[in-house]
Amino acid sequence: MTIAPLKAGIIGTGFIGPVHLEALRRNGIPVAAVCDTTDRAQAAARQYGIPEVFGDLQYRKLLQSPNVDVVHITTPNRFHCEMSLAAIEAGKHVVCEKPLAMHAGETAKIVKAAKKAGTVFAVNYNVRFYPAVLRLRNAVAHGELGDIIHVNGSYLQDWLFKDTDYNWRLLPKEGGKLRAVADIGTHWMDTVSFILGAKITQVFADLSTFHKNRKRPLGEVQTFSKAATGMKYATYAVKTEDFGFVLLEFSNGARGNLSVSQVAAGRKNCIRIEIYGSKKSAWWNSEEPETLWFGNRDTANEVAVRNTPAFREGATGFMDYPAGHVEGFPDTFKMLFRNVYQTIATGGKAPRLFATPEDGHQEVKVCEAVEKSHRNQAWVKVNGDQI
Ligand code: SOE
Repeated sequence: MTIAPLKAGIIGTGFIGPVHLEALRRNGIPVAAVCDTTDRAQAAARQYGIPEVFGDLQYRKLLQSPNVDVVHITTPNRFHCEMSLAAIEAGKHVVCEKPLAMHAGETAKIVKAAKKAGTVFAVNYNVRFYPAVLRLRNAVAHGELGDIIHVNGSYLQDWLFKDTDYNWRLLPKEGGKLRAVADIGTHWMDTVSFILGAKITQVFADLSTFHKNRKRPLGEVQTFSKAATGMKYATYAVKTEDFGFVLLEFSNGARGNLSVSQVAAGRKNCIRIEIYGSKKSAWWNSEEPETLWFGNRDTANEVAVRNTPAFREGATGFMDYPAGHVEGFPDTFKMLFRNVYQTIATGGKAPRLFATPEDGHQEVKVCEAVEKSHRNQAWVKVNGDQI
């Protein structure tokens, strides 16, 4: 199936914009335009050979370009809503980074506008596209694990471990009220909901800020980058959580517990999912993406290796390299975009596995329930009711 006539435009050239660009090109999708502040947009255009450049964050001009069919929004969270609505209005298809927007009021507007427009809108929950996750989803759907009893897991990183580590995500006005839960916790929650085919219905959360005060470099620092040596710092009070724990209940009756942390030394980017069923268990983590474990009570545990017969169902069509040739983080973007662009190219006939605006809205509602639960130290239903 050819998706090549479709062209992309990218708004935002920080850590994740170039990840989008590379994944698009690996699918044979040209990147026709880029937008950011003038210096950054020009630098990206030079580095990656992008023909159309829009500086001064003039993204509305990019939206008018006849050369752009699909707009990728890879900016800080505070821009997601206004840019998504404008892109929908301009008739473009959209891939927006997660979390979908700053609060549920904004995400509800995006859901409504996307529905009305009828164009394709994807939220970039890329973890869904690890072959192990797709295989796991298939195992659950076909009852291989039996009834799901409980789910356990974590998403741990260390790039904000030191009080001098800095990024826009630390500021509520740029990233939203929650940080670790919104940035990485929602990846875990979206992925587990996707695997189970069940929504999170209520939560009990405990959040903590280890660095009550941090030092902000007097200059911008990109995600996963360090401030330059000799840089001067200003101290500021931190209003978002460094780590947290969430108890969960799912719509299928399963219970879960999730730990998130951005101050876990040595854990670079580790998402771990363990699913315990009435027949068998399964567990996987992104630091060893090629293997999925199945656990049995009375017989030997099994190790399933990517792109062998053990991965046959669910992941077929989402693996390009043979077994032993590791596919990881960048490949999940490649597969997600392939799914989005095939959906556009076929007028919706391709199986739609990417997160929709409704899924993005759900994750933001879960974040709001988490924040309220932490504040009140009580179970909170995802629709907002305290229990
Ligand atoms: C930073 O925490 C970050 O880049 C997230 O924003 C991504 O979603 C995650 O995949 C890796 O870490």
